[in-house]
Amino acid sequence: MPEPENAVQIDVKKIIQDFPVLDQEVHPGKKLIYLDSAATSQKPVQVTGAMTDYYHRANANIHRGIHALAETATDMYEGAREKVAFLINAATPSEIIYTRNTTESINLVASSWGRAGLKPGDLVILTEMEHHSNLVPWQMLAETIGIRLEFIPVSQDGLLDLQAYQLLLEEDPKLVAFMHMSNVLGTINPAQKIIQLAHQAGALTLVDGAQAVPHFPVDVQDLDADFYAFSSHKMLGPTGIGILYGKKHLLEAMPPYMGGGDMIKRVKLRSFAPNDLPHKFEAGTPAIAEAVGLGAAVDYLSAVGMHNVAAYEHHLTKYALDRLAEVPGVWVFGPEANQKGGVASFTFEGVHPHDVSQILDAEGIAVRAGHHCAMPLHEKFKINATSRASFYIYNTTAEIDRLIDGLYSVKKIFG
Ligand code: 7TS
Repeated sequence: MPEPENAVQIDVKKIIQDFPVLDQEVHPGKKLIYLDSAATSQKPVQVTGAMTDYYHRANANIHRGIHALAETATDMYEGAREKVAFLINAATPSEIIYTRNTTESINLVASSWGRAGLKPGDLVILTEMEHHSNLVPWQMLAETIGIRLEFIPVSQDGLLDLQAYQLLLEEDPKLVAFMHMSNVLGTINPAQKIIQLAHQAGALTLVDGAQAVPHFPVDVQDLDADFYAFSSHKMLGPTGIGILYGKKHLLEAMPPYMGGGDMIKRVKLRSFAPNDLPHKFEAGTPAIAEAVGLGAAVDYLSAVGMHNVAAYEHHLTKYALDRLAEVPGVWVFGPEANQKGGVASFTFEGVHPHDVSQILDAEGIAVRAGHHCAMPLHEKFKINATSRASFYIYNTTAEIDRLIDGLYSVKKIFG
């Protein structure tokens, strides 16, 4: 028997009403069931409304004109930064750098900190479960300056091998860069422990929190993370804006990433003086309306409460894993519900994941199929692709039941 939805402290029915996109048929008679929030989340009217309101009431370029509208726009842009800082408990809003997305946040660290601080032969430790966005920037540094990369192995049940990690730490790493939660396995990695061990070995840490900040409470000071990256679009906010958190003394010592307007204090024909944090890393006109939308998304999540978000998603995930286990031929990757967030990636014996997704799509159910930008992880498990259902606060156990019905249709079609 499913646990009643109201056993958890969130009002799902009310939440669903905030997401107009969910109220549609994607095929005749087939209501949308959106199970692809790990790719991007849907946006509530509070977020789209805040962005529209910004354009209707306050649109101006920030930090420039001394006129009323420019000041309103600047206050809204900077106000959102304060909200983000509060959400992840940064010590000061100046530790919050706006980027385009998680990918750009990681590239910023690799390009700025990496190029300035790493020498040929220096070791960066990654993991076998990383998204391409936390692999390729470091591979590019390996190609250009000859850094060395090593990888914490992933076990068959989708967990990091921490004993192998301890051995790697004996090789004097300069950085340990790892994902907080896997977008494929759902594994929630023991970030605090990984960071503590890295620090003991004298290495800095970068956490890819793209799948973490949207789904459970994250406290960067408690974690003691040196850098922490995430995207607005996976946490109910708009596309086009992401965050890099960095400890102030580290960001202050780093050279700028891109040059141009706003990131300078003074410019001469042959030289410039960089601006203070956080503006040093925000060259050019930024995504202002998107920052406002992100601020509204943070307000929305805070009103629900991140502990409630996590508890509700845990309830959905546990239900989904139990029900998926009933379907013959379905194999779910990753650890058990207690060690994972709201992601279920699976294969279906004898059926290609793209066919699974297509049949589910015909039923109105949106799941993703492919390598989910984690090709090395799929290679490790000796598969090309998986189907992935991922959950957020607007999903219900009734929708998971529809997913399971859809999988029985797949079974019928493919015998
Ligand atoms: N890191 C993780 C763990 C991710 O899941 C993603 C996106 C990224 C980084 C990159 O984020 P971006 O905002 O810079 O693109 N993951 C997915 C996914 O699983 N399906 O589509 C995008």
